[in-house]
Amino acid sequence: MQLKEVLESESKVLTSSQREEYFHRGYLKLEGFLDTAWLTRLRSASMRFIEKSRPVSRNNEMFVLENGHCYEHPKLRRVVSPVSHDKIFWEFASESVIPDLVADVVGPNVRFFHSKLNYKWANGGQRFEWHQDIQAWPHTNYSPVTVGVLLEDVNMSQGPLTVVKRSHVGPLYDLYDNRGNFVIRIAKEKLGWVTEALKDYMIGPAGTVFLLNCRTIHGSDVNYSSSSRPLLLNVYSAADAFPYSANPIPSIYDGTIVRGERARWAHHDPRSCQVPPDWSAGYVGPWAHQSK
Ligand SMILES: O=C(O)CCC(=O)C(=O)O
Repeated sequence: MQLKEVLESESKVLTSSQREEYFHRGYLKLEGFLDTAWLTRLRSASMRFIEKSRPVSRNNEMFVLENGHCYEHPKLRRVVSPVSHDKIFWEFASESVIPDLVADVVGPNVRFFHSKLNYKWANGGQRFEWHQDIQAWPHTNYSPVTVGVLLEDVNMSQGPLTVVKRSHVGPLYDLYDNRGNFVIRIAKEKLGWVTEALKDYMIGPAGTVFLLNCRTIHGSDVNYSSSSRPLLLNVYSAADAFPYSANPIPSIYDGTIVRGERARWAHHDPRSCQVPPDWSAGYVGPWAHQSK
């Protein structure tokens, strides 16, 4: 769908100025958006994941472990595809107000892609270098949007996800390093233009929700605080956007139409996109390369 058609479709959740802000800035933050009932259910499910991770000693299809993880002191980087491991996460991704929110920025027909739950554990949870998402999962157009949900209060000391305003209208950067590794990191020397005034921080009370366009540059610092920063990230697109590389976080829900109808035509954006390595045999996230 063209932007004009998206803006002409009836809004379900956002005001017209909030919709315009998303398209202008490349993200939108909605402080305290989520109701307490959903927040409580998601947090309890997250606690169950942490309990389940105790006996796990190496990364598997469900958990990416933080350094120092052990039975007594579980520490997680990520639950991979929470929608695959607890039905509450799929209910949230498909039946809550979230797909309506997405429809306001991609049009009435919404396709689910994948989900992840990043913990950024207390006292050292690792940094994410500046990157854009779409090179890791290219689609035929740039409608893909990540919905972030803060499961706990987040302040500046917890390594909040940080975005670069209006970077979605700029170029897509090379996410390979000089040796040809796909490091999901934009080289520092390319980002000298990013001033403090261009950054915005996804801090706020638990239940704060943000929408992040797939071209927007973002990253996050180390969590130096004594509180973890669980952040649920669900990715969707317009139904007429089709991925053309393997989904790095596949699930049985990949491609499910969560609002509206299947597309009969693909919409192709003429701007080209870098492609990732072949992940059809598996993917463990960016940390392996970024921590080198
Ligand atoms: O959890 C974070 O702070 C950043 C996550 C992120 O950028 C990603 O998963 O692509």
